[in-house]
Amino acid sequence: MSLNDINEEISEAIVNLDKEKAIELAKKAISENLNLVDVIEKGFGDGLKRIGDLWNEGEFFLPELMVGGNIMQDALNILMPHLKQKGETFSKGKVVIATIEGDIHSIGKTIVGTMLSANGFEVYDLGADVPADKIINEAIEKDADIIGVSALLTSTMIGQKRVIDILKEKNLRDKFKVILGGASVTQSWTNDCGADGYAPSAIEAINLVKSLIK
Ligand code: B12
Repeated sequence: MSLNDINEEISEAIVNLDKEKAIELAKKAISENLNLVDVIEKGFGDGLKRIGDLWNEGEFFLPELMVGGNIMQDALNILMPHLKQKGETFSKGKVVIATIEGDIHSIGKTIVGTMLSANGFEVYDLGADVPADKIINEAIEKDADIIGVSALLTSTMIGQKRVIDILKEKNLRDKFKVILGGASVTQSWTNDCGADGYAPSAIEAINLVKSLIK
């Protein structure tokens, strides 16, 4: 089965909230040695975006959003270990990543963290709904190079700016590179915050981190 075909089928299974089919396709992608990053982003990611659109249009409600998110998470649990196996053993740099306070969307942040770790970075994933202070304290404690902050709600994006503001207050702004992400985040918001970069996908997040760390 080609990558495009499987991605289309996965996206369709997600929109149909067909967990069995989605899991079956995830396993198939592994056994056929397909590009799993592509499968995660263009198959599962696309399906979730479509669920979000249907929710916007009033076709789907919160339970559907939740089921879609859960299917994605179950599929990731199967796919992620196979990504990690390809990882390198030395650390290219330390990254502390979290979803900001008030926001429980964790899927995209987890993908970015796992992909970075599969690419040789030492990643500390603090989870979701994490206060700005806590993110900074962890970054100090772990002596991180990069702080990654995810936000999916327009109402929580302000927390991303707060991370930068606190760093400035503490005279620590130069110590860390701060990168932002999440469905609602744009380059222009990143500039407004004074962050060091933004990436709309996990692949681009890896390139961004590589370019900031070298
Ligand atoms: C699944 C989902 C949920 C699940 C989350 C499950 C979980 N554990 O994460 C549940 C059901 C819990 C949920 C709840 C809610 N949700 Co919701 N949810 C979604 C949905 C459908 C998909 C999100 C997702 O996982 N996408 C797949 C991942 C792979 O994509 P991603 O997160 O964008 O991440 C990629 C990039 O952005 C980037 N990236 C992400 N993070 C980072 C970080 C860094 C540092 C970098 C560099 C890159 C990066 O790389 C990732 C990989 O490619 C979106 C729709 C959408 N279009 O996004 C709505 C959406 C985000 N939700 C929305 C809303 C409104 C809510 C609720 C408020 C609903 C409610 N009334 O209760 C609650 C929020 C509760 C809270 N306090 O947080 C809205 C937000 C609108 C807005 N602009 O504010 C959206 C956009 C739906 C819509 N179209 O309206 N949701």
